[in-house]
Amino acid sequence: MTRDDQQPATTVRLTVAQAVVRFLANQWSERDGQRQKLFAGCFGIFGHGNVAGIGQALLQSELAHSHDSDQHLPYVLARNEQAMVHTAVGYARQKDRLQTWACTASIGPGSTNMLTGAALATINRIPVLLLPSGTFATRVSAPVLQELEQPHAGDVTVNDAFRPLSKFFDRVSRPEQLPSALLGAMRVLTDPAETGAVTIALPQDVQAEAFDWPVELFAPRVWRVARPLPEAVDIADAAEIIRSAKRPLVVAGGGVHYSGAEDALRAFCEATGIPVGESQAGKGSLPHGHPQEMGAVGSTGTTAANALAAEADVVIGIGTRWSDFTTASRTAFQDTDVRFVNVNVARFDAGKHAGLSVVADAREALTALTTALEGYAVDDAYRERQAALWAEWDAAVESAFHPPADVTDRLAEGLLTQAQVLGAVNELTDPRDVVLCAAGSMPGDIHKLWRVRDRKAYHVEYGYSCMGYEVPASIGIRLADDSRDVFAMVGDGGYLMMPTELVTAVQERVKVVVVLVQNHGFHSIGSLSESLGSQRFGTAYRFRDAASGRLDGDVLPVDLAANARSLGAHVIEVHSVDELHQAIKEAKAWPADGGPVVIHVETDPRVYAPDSAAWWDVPVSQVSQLESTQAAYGEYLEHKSTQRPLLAPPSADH
Ligand SMILES: Cc1ncc(C[n+]2csc(CCOP(=O)(O)OP(=O)(O)O)c2C)c(N)n1
Ligand SMILES: [Mg+2]
Repeated sequence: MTRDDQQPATTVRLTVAQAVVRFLANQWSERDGQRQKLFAGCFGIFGHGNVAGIGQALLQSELAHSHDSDQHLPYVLARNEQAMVHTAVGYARQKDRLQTWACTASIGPGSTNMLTGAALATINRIPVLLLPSGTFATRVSAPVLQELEQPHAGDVTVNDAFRPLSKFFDRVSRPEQLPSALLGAMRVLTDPAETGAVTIALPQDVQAEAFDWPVELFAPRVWRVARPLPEAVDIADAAEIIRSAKRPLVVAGGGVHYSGAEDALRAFCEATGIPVGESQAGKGSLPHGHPQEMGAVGSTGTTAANALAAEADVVIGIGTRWSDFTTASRTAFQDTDVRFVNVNVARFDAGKHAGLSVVADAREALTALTTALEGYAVDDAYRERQAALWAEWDAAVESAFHPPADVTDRLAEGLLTQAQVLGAVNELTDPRDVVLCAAGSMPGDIHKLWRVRDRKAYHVEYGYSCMGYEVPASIGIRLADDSRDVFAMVGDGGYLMMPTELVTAVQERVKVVVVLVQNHGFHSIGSLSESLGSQRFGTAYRFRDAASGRLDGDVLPVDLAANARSLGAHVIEVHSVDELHQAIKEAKAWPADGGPVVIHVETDPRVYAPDSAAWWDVPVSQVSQLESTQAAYGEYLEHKSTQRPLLAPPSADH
């Protein structure tokens, strides 16, 4: 084919990898008239498969465009591929899912290390673009280093493991396939109902292959993030159900935050007097101190929210996926006639618990509902009950944050209670600072106790509750918003899973504050194990005792403070509440480009946060030789009998 040299070029010759990078640099998202780059950059770890493909393309981009932010896709070197996906998730969540990162990994283990991150992103409905590298599409050099080589299926690679974890998956085996893969990926990343991990697998030979691309592939593209409007009939039905309610309760989920619906929720609650319980992702939907704010609901809920949940006749879920923690494994709602109204941008979630589905953006639906409910409000007795329940719970939090002498006197020298640590961080940080956590005993305690004072100040990853998320995600949050300090609360177990990204924070001079809570093992799973009759088996970090042959010897001579120091972090070790207060102030004053700070504190795991007696369904062995297990099974059956199917249809005249 010949080209008339007088005509502008209609194609541009680039490798597939160069085309990917140029395309990504030109994608934008837009909502409410605000436009931003969809990709802040690309995290990566190079090896064969991407070093000469995507790696070469990123180098070319850095050399050509590093001073032109509109054209540049900055590269950040991570330390662990799972971690870099966590960093991207932390970033995207802090940005209300309007911006994210791409992640490139080498063939084989580099790519499969991203699988856990992919699952976490999909479960939490957070957009991330994963670019695992693949073995030769041509297979001429097969089997290559790190190739799976299944005898029964020549086209299967380890990257097929991304399929069930991704909301969109494509493998580009020929350059011609790239445009549709890229456009499909962008569509899903920017669709609030569909979003999650998006994977484009790129075989190593294809990445390096040159092709004549139509220039319009690289034209700047704006992806409008939708705010679907509710159907009028759904709002009318929802309003009719809510009007019939005497004891309604809102359960706010992450969708409230992602939609920016906090003000609309507040207006709805103030007009109607309906109280709010919050899931982990929805915590902070109303600020602490608002009269309708009842805090956490479900297995890790407050006594206030859970008391109201137990009595509620209508439950209005807003942007929640109704996980078992939110429903206390379907025991939270005990009214036999309870009905659900579910506002959700995803039809899948809106239909849960046989609820009346209002498929819509949370902000838009709440605004429409407030109008449709004009003149309706709960009665004074119900408002008074909310206030009394909250006052009781708030007093319990206060005494957990500042335990009385009879509790502190029992603590060994140098140890604090976990709630004391949480209280100090909560009280000494700025209202806009972000608290971050993911796994262990702290997410539950933080859910219950934390006083959230800003809509973006609470970040507990509890869809996948992945140990190791904390340190890398803190970097993502700080990169997303450096006007806030980020306090990552991490247990010793979680820290040991993934301290690696402290090095990345050092490299990029990212200020994050990691509060490392040392209790020598799995306090969470230890107490869960005990409650299920399994006697804390195998949950403490202890020497194997020579006499017993069991892991019940002395605590291990492990120095995690020294470990963090060795990775380049500024480490502060504290042994008292006063020292902890000083450490938090020092961390607050630490320079914005000073890299990571780690506060190391030891706690006594035997002092628990205030209980709300809510249940979580974890099956107990039906037969056992152990009395502890037999007793736990008896208790399990009692709880099980309070579990409800939540299947009643949502008719208004019920
Ligand atoms: C990657 C991963 N593996 C295992 C688990 C199961 N799990 C949940 S909490 C926990 C222990 C966490 O220990 P630590 O971080 O020290 O917190 P603590 O329970 O002591 O508060 C484990 C093993 C998990 N959530 N994530
Ligand atoms: Mg621990």
